[in-house]
Amino acid sequence: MACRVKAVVLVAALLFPAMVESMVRLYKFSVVMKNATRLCASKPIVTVNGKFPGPTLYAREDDTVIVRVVNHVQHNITIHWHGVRQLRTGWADGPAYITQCPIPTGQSYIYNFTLTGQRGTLLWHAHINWLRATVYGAIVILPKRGIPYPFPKPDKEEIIILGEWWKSDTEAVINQAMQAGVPPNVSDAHTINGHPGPVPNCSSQGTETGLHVESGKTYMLRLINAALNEELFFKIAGHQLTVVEVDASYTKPFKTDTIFIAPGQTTNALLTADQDTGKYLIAISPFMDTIVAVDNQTAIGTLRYEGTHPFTPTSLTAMPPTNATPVTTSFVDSLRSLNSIKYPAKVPLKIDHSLLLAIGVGVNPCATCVNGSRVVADINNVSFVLPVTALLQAHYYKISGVYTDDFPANPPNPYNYTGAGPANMQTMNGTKVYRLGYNSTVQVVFQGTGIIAPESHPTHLHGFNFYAVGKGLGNFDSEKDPKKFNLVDPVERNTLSVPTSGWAAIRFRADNPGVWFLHCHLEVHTTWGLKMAFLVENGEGPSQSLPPSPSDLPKC
Ligand SMILES: *[C@@H]1O[C@H](CO)[C@@H](O)[C@H](O)[C@H]1NC(C)=O
Ligand SMILES: *[C@@H]1O[C@H](CO)[C@@H](O)[C@H](O)[C@H]1NC(C)=O
Ligand SMILES: *[C@@H]1O[C@H](CO)[C@@H](O)[C@H](O)[C@H]1NC(C)=O
Ligand SMILES: *[C@@H]1O[C@H](CO)[C@@H](O)[C@H](O)[C@H]1NC(C)=O
Ligand SMILES: *[C@@H]1O[C@H](CO)[C@@H](O)[C@H](O)[C@H]1NC(C)=O
Ligand SMILES: *[C@@H]1O[C@H](CO)[C@@H](O)[C@H](O)[C@H]1NC(C)=O
Ligand SMILES: *[C@@H]1O[C@H](CO)[C@@H](O)[C@H](O)[C@H]1NC(C)=O
Ligand SMILES: *[C@@H]1O[C@H](CO)[C@@H](O)[C@H](O)[C@H]1NC(C)=O
Ligand SMILES: *[C@@H]1O[C@H](CO)[C@@H](O)[C@H](O)[C@H]1NC(C)=O
Ligand SMILES: *[C@@H]1O[C@H](CO)[C@@H](O)[C@H](O)[C@H]1NC(C)=O
Ligand SMILES: *[C@@H]1O[C@H](CO)[C@@H](O)[C@H](O)[C@H]1NC(C)=O
Ligand SMILES: [Cu+2]
Repeated sequence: MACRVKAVVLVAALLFPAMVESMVRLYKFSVVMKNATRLCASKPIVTVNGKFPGPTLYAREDDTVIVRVVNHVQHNITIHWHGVRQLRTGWADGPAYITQCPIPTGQSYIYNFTLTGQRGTLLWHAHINWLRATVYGAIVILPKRGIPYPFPKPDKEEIIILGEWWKSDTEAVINQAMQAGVPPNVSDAHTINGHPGPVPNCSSQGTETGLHVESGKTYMLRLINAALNEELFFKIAGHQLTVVEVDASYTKPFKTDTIFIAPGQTTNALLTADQDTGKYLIAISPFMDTIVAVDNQTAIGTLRYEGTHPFTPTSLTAMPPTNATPVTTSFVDSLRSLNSIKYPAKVPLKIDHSLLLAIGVGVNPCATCVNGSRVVADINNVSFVLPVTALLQAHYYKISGVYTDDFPANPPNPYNYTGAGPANMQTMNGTKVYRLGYNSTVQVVFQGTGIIAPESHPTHLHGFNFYAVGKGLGNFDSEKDPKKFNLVDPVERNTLSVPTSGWAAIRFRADNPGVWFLHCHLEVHTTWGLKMAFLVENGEGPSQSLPPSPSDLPKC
């Protein structure tokens, strides 16, 4: 009998290949203003389709996604599909002035890309100025039809997207800070699925995120950190979570009561409703283990079991202290790629390009600023200045004078990075890229610096997943530290936190031609210049080369 069923399925697959083939998913994103009330006050925000958080993009691995983005607001806009590899579709990646000019008011652009070799949760967000504060949403990539998860199938899936909320207009917040040369105001609240949770004496009180569960069932939480500037802790009172995937790559499952998640990162975790019927607090709070100002508000929601009496008090949970470095270390050290036969870790063992990138802040003179100086940020002493023509366009169409390809592979003047730092904290301006041959292998060691204050930098690479092969405190030791690298089952991801006063090493294969942004995913640091780009040359023939730009690519 079992044999016959198998045969029938096989025949069906042969007769109807469409059943197993990929699909084209069409979406329309209208960028529109919308009034939103949070923290007892209303303000107009930029949204996609009037939704906050924006619509979820659902697809399966191998599907082609076509999103027509129409700009109806007074701001220029671009959308980035964060973590999507964009194999030979760099024109659809989205960072403004890196891969495209922005979509002006009244115009549209079609993002057209295929989801190859990835499954799990990612996010999309605006990638110009600070508009991603309200312009973000989830990307759910299901496995190919008929391919199971490498863990027990959950009964239900829930998207939990974390963010930050300012009472003021976020463009005004960053513009004011840039004019004065000082750090921008921190947010006024964190949000879970767009809501901070109940606010005392507020007419909109009670709006909060609720998860409704049935005893005994298992739920997969698709957790996304879409906050601008804050790494976060996530907890659910009384429950353990089993992490199974990060950044759309499967991991070896491990249990934890706290998830540490940086802006731009995603985490899929299984939750089994195995506690007494009742209500349990869901909470997020910030992580900051240095003197930098932070929004210390906790956002809350509720996990409610089916059959709970309405007046049941909610079980609470203590959040880790803001500076709980050991909690972050323990979480990050537990992450391992699944590295199974089906999902192997293909860590490059022979390295063609080895880079040491010192990342941190600096101080430049500024006559019109508050203290006659402005805080900036840099990689290897270069504060990256966005060009007025997109880098990818300049590269592909050989437009000269837009960038130079002399980005330094090492700090130009080595110093004790995690020590007192140089007396001269100035940086230089530059629009520099680092050139990589097609299919070359790259190791990057990110070295955090202590200038003004050491800080954790969640660093994001476009166009690739990388393997996080090592990390440590203090200065990277090129003799001793590589001996301790994990080249067997390191976690594969697109965004990693370089620890405060420490370093982190990644490896990847440059098998995707184009221009790929690398930047801190704390938006404040990106704005200040903590960014650069890799230029990956074409290989041989069309299958290793970037095609020409779509005809509707916006012009600068
Ligand atoms: C938002 O509210 C303001 C003031 O109430 C109103 O003038 C404006 O038309 C509203 N905008 C939208 C997009 O609804
Ligand atoms: C999307 O890209 C594919 C492959 O280049 C192309 O065949 C298709 O016409 C494009 N679709 C749209 C709507 O641009
Ligand atoms: C930033 O905070 C300062 C101090 O609280 C306040 O005066 C200023 O108006 C804020 N800026 C914006 C854009 O909200
Ligand atoms: C400006 O200078 C004052 C006085 O030295 C100092 O307290 C303050 O932190 C400085 N602000 C910035 C942004 O550097
Ligand atoms: C809420 O309102 C009550 C009564 O109007 C007042 O006594 C209380 O102080 C208010 N609480 C807050 C946090 O504003
Ligand atoms: C949050 O930060 C503010 C200002 O920095 C401080 O006054 C307050 O005590 C902090 N609250 C908590 C709960 O840490
Ligand atoms: C670098 O600075 C740190 C912190 O001040 C210090 O402990 C360390 O000894 C310094 N390293 C060197 C090589 O000077
Ligand atoms: C960075 O560049 C500036 C400007 O050229 C220079 O003054 C400074 O010494 C450099 N610092 C380091 C650490 O390379
Ligand atoms: C560096 O670039 C910024 C703009 O990003 C500009 O304001 C500043 O004047 C430039 N500094 C120098 C020394 O060119
Ligand atoms: C890239 O290099 C690896 C290792 O040399 C090789 O196995 C692979 O086939 C190459 N890929 C392409 C597309 O050339
Ligand atoms: C929008 O982008 C264009 C092209 O880069 C630029 O010229 C224009 O100043 C931008 N407009 C706004 C409002 O930023
Ligand atoms: Cu940073």
